Amino acid sequence: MTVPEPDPQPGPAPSAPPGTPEPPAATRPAPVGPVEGTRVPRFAGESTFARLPRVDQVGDFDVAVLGAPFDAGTSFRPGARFGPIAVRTSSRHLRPAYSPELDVAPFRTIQVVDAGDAPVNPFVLDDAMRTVRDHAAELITGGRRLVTIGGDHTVALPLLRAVAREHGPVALVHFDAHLDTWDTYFGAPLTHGTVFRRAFEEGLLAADHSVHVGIRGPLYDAQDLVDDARFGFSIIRAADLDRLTVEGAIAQVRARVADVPVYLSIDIDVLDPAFAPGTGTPEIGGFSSRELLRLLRGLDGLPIVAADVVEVAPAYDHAEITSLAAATLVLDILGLMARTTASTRTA
Ligand SMILES: [Mn+2]
Repeated sequence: MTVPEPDPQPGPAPSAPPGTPEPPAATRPAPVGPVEGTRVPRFAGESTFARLPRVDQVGDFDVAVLGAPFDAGTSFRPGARFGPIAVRTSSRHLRPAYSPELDVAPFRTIQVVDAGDAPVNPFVLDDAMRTVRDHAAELITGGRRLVTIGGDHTVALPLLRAVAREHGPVALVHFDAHLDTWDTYFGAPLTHGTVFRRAFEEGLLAADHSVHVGIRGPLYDAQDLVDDARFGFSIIRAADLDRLTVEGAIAQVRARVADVPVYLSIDIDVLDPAFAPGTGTPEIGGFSSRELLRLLRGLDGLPIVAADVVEVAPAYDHAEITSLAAATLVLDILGLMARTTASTRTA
């Protein structure tokens, strides 16, 4: 196979690399892609994710990227409200034209837009949750898909509310150091550590199709694991990867999900702090970024209807290690969506 140029030359779009799926519909215009890195240097130009067009600059879209700059649900280090800005900044570095690993040119295959940030109330949690849910609900109508950049993990609950209303209960594929299925913390039912118990209680998750991947670290109580199993989760602990191998873990996740619509939630603290220091509740013994990318790419073909990458807290980051990891994960999620979008758009 010929190796494509990292950045395409300006002018008419070159023919798609081998293996690129057909565009979603012959009648739809060619996607408006990112600013060309060969024409405008990557450190200049638009401040959108991967320098993609804004949602108001195109007629229609397949996938939207949304920022959810909220961190009032954080239990330890605050600061994830600055995650969307940092991840967008680091996304400038990515060459978005073609992914050899996924054999896809996402932004020539589907129309991806940056929908900006949901203007969340930083003081009133219920109001912030409504804002995130309503923004997500509007963006995902008609089978359109959504990738949200957090924000702390609390934002996953309103996102799941919007997604379940559109698709019914979903299979949650949850990469995280922590279960996030506590009941309450200091009496508060809605925090970044309790969201998936609330999601279970609200019937947003398909029974026995959800899985946590990357769990590790000590707990307040062994009962946490008993409760979690009752909510229908299975667990692949971080240390299990040594025994299972990445391929074995992928096979378990795929078997767990079956053919149920997937909500993919990636807490950046699933990575070892060596690979993601800029986060609110770091735990040692996590995945390397190479392992996480392989695990993520192993989800190819699954019906991922929406995703989030959360808990990037730039104040604790160094040299954009964490935000570059998050930006790369978002780009790969968009690549996965590009490979399956043609079969799922309904309008
Ligand atoms: Mn989390």
